[in-house]
Amino acid sequence: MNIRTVSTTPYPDQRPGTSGLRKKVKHFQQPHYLENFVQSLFDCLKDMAGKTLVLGGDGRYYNPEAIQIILKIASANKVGRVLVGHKGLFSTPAVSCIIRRCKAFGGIILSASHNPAGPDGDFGIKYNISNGGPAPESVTNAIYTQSKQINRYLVLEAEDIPLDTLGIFTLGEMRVEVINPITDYAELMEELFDFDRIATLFDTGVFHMCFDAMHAITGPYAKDILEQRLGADPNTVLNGEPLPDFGGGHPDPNLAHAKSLVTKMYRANAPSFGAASDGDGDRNMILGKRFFVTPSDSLAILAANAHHIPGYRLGLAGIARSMPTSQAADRIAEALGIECFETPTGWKFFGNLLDAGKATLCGEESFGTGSDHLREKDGLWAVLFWLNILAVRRQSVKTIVQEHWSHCGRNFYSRHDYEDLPADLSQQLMEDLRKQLPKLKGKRLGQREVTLADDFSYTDPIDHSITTGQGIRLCFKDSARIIYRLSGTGTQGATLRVYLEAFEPNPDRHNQETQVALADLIQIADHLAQIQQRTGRAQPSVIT
Ligand code: G16
Repeated sequence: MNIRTVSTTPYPDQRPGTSGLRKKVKHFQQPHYLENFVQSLFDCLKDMAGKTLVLGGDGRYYNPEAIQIILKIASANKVGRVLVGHKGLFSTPAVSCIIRRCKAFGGIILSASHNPAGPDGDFGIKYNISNGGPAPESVTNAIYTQSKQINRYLVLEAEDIPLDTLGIFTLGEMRVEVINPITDYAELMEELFDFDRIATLFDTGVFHMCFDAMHAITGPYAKDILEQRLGADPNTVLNGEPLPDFGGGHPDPNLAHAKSLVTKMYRANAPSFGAASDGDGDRNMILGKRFFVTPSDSLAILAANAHHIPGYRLGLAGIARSMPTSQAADRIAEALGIECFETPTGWKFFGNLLDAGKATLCGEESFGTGSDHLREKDGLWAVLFWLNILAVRRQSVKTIVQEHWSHCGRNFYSRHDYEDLPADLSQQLMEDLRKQLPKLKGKRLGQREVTLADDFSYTDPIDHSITTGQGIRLCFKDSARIIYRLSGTGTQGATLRVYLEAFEPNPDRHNQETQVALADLIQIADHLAQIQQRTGRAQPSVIT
């Protein structure tokens, strides 16, 4: 078979964001666009000859075509073996799992996570390294640099691989194994959690759950694990069939986008437990009967209850959270006598802490939770963790959360997103905030005194790399915080995120409505950044 060298010219916009390169599908379909990025990746990985790669995606539109292109470029670049998910499907956590189990060199994941899909939707590609985690900035920066000077790519001229057939194929010198994407992941879950005990909970007949797969990747995983292995009702998984356009939905598991699940969970006869996952299966949302658990609280509660779970019974080395995630995790870490690390937004920043054995659990406000079992956040893992806790404690989700607050206090928390803003307007807003920082320390804003005002920068405790400009934060004497950040995952305009947090130690005040408890901070945040005035928006686009 013939290896062709194709001349190309660089695209200037292939800098990976918070989690890989994400663009509109049509952008990816431009001549040589995907090819340039993939060849730039292989150029940076230099020593790929004979090595194993894992490849798959969340099933979104353009997934099958992209896989065939990548396989042919991989073969031309002398990759030894590629493990591809059946039908090209793989959840993000399952890729991380397979990379680690098969000691692969790395993996390529095709996903734009929770962003909508379809011909007019989004597509994305990211590279994971041999620890199973997202490539660190040193690697993504190198790919970007290479993409700006690329002048050719290599591709094998060959027939497509039949991705809907399990088995072993060859593509030039390269071996392609089309494998079941669920088996290894499900086995890992069985090692971590007490499946017998969870099955007993379902056997009681009084415990019911529903899981919304949002027509994205977790449907087949959830059916296999929840319905087949654990014996949950056959109709537990909603929207379980992955569709190229995710059924026209926005597979972001939050109160705004997982509407049908939320409606179900707030009915009078709601199930005991509800959960959802996103496009590529790494995010999770946890609900009890008429009760929402914030991702920040969920992280803290998993940590507080980890001793109930077989895989974590020996204790936690530490907890890590992204900077905008609430400080509920810090409080439980203190109570447990373990360290809590604060990293920039992006799962890649947890990798070194996990590899060094400094952190066991990690979490982010953006509906991501995970542990050292993988190097990605893991939606179904979080659901199983909660199920295992419920199976042991036999209390409702609400009771477990409220008891946690009564011991540790409650960190009221909300994120306000202003989507699709003009890029220059949002940059200017951030720049003007930055200019105010030196004057803010010690100042009273409303009833609260500012003790820290900075633009967050992070020195990795393991490799000492420094990452700057990670969000403007105002910390108040009473532990409240306001954080402003621009999203690194959008594909249209800019998204301003405002994160609001207030600590309430008094249990009598724990049942306030979140937006009411945060009302003064919301006002301060708007006043300081002049959000309404500058953007002309009376309300955020999404409140989570
Ligand atoms: C990605 C990252 C997360 C991050 C989230 C939001 O998640 O992996 O670490 O918290 O984006 O990032 P931003 O605020 O920059 O939009 P996912 O699930 O989209 O891959």
